[in-house]
Amino acid sequence: MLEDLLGSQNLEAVFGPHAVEGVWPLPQAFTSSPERYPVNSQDFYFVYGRQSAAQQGCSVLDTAFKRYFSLIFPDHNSGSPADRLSWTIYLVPFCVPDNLSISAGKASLNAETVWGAVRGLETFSQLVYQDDFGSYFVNKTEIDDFPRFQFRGILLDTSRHFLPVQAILKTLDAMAYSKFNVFHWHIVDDPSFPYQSSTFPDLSSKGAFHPMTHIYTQSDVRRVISYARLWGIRVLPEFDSPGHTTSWGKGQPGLLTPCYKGGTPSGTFGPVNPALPSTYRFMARLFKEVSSVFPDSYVHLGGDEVDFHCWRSNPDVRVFMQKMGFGGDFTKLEAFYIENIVNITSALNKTSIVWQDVFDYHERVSTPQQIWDLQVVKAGLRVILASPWYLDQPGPTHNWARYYTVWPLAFKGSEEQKKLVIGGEVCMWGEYVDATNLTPRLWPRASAVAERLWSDEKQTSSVDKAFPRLQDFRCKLLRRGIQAEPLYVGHCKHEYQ
Ligand code: CP6
Repeated sequence: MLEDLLGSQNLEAVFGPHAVEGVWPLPQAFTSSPERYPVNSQDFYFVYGRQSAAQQGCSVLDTAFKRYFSLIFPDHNSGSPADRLSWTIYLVPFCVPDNLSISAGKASLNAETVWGAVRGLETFSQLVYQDDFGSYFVNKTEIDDFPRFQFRGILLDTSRHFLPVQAILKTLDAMAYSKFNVFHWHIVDDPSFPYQSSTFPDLSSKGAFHPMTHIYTQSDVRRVISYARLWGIRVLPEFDSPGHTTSWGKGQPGLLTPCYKGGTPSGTFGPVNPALPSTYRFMARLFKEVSSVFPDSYVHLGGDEVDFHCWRSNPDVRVFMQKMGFGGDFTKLEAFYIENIVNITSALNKTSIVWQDVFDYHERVSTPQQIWDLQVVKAGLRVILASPWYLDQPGPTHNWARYYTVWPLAFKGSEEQKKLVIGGEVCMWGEYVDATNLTPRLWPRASAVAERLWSDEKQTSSVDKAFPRLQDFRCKLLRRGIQAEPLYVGHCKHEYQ
């Protein structure tokens, strides 16, 4: 495949210079023309439309204007060429279809919500370009746009390796460039518990890699959440249990199941102990805190990869199983546990999300995946597709095209069932990833997924057509300071280091 692509030309040759095809992810509907207008940072400004429901003082848009001004004119302070046409951006975020229209002297952006306006600003920023002399231009363009799926997420795993807050914020920037809108924060897991809980401070003081330097304080978490919000990104926290909880045991003795060997405790611990009332009291207090710290209406409860060996070895757990009438079926015990945690979180007015059992689907061809989709939607549950988009494995085997050619709705099901697929997410598991390699491993491959989740599938089914566009977008990421890896042989118009 890549050999064929080498023969294809760059974006400019394929689509003409600076065509709207250069916007990534591709808008749903657009027309553009070769007619271009000069844009000048000296007399370019954003204003709220007079009839706009949002006006100055709307923090999301006020700050978005500032960010996008710098993104559009990265060299604003370094002396731009002489005056040209005046420019005004009218932003009318009230009830009209999301639409971006650029004509001489004026560009207008209409959006139903401030979040739609933020996405529109991203699109506009990608349309402005510099000529060989450094002058800025934008072509006459009309765009009508909306996302195909409402949930477009990226999972970061901050337990296998601690990611400094700066690395998370940088990732949020890059997510906005590709129009992702959910940061799934897989914040704790077996190796470490970096979340500093105000209710249970020992969880991080004993369970983090380092009790001071490798933790997320309450103010760190608030900073991530408020930063994400300004980009229109929700923060979905995951506190995975009953498995993947080794690190919890250090600061919360009695929470995990003691494993037995030959009739006596072996000194090792398994999943959370589902047989003790104290477990549920602890979880209720922890999730009460989590629900107030993380404002999103969703919370992820994990529930994946529970190893039954330890539960089976423990005589107290087995007595509990008999008492509950579960016999020898440990899946019933797990379901009992999860039901309890779901009830705890729904009492806190949160909607819970859990993992499907991953053994069904990871690392296999598409068929089991599709069967999995079907089973879940048949049960009437909403689903978020994740398993085809595990990006922690590096290229070239796991290249962008592999992720681009995932068709989320290609299963036999009714329209109603397809509507239950609310989106998908990229998972950057952390075993082999820390702040040194996070960015190039995520970008631009995650952007391939972003287009699958945002754009019309018919217009974006060709890998060959996407290749020069994604190469071009990768150059835009470099220019914005995101160290995105190369897709293949090639060069950027300007080399950014
Ligand atoms: N950690 C947690 C992981 C994985 C899961 N949960 C995982 C499993 C299989 C693969 C990749 C990641 N590392 N907590 C499964 C959802 Cl291939």
